Amino acid sequence: MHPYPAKSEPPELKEAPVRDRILMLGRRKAGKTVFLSRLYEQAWRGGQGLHMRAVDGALHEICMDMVDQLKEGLWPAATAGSLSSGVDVSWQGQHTTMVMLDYPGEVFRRAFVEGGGDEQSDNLIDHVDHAAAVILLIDPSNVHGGEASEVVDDDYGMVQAVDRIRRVSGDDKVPIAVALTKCDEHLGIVQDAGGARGFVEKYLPNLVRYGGRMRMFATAAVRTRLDAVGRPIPNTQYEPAGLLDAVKYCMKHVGRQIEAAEQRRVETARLRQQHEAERLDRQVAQRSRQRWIGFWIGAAVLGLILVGLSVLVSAGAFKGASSPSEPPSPVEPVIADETPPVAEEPIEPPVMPESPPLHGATIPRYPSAGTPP
Ligand SMILES: Nc1nc2c(ncn2[C@@H]2O[C@H](COP(=O)(O)OP(=O)(O)OP(=O)(O)O)[C@@H](O)[C@H]2O)c(=O)[nH]1
Ligand SMILES: [Mg+2]
Repeated sequence: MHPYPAKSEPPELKEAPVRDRILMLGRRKAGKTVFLSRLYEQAWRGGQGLHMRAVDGALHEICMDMVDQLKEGLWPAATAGSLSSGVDVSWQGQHTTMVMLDYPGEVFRRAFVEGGGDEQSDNLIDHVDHAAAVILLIDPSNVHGGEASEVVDDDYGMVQAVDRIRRVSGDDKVPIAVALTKCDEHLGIVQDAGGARGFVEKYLPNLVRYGGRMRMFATAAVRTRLDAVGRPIPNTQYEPAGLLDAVKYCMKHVGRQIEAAEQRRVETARLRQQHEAERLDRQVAQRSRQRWIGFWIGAAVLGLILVGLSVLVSAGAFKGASSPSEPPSPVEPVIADETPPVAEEPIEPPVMPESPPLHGATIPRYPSAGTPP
């Protein structure tokens, strides 16, 4: 048996929980630890065809040690911490694993009377929300003659618990067995009320109102004998009474639920695997996309570099053409025209001043056109 790992789930549930455990609920000193260890020991021996085997060896050891202690006439100390373990249960060919839980009675009070809010009581509420069946352990002497502050756990606390079970499960499918404990000692008050059902109806009417379909059992995990100073101590000479009956009642109704829970678990695991595969696919696709993007960016950069280089090379070639090291290219001979440019002016005959011919000068006569020489 190991301390149940702390859970961070809040007590309010958002979706239907997987119900896979048979849970015992009970207040302080209701008889949970004695009931659980005697039940386990009896079922380990395969009592009445019902067999239990703890998945965790530690639970087996703790239960057996507890039974030894009872055999020696010692009652267990108040449970200090919450303990839980898986237990394989087989009955009438039906085979299932359930969670067995023991915890201090104060946790029950904090969870269902004070409204939870601390880690242990929220954890217990979480167990209730995952219960495929519930056994309510009620000490009839507390309900019958206990102080009001003690009775409130069984009266109000149990009603809160069953109300939650019914509200969360939404129907009567979660079987609830009410086990009146210590009936070796208190059988009288139970019988006076007309038996186990009559007792619950009489003293805990709200439990019946809110719990709906329930089955009541009068149980005794041990009997007692008086020690040297007259105190009752456990006597384990007799087989426990009614413990296996309560579990069998639960098993009868729980089979289908646990099967359905198992199917849901398998389906959830399949979906989780599928999601994981899809996630990996997406990762691979993204990586290859990134690789391609990297490749194309690289290619583009390389292309740009090549273009740049070719531009540089051609520019270098152009410059190199005028450099002395380059072989001179054939140059067309240039003939400089030394003639100054002539301004284009209209050429008109110079106007001669009209002067009278000189006396005595002979002016050569030139034949004019058409004039015979
Ligand atoms: N006569 C009789 N007394 C019992 C029986 N079972 C338990 N008791 C008495 O009830 C006391 C409490 O029993 P536990 O099993 O320790 O109760 P619990 O619910 O585990 O208590 P917490 O751990 O404090 O929550 C024991 O010390 C016994 O005095 C029973 O079958 N018969
Ligand atoms: Mg205990």
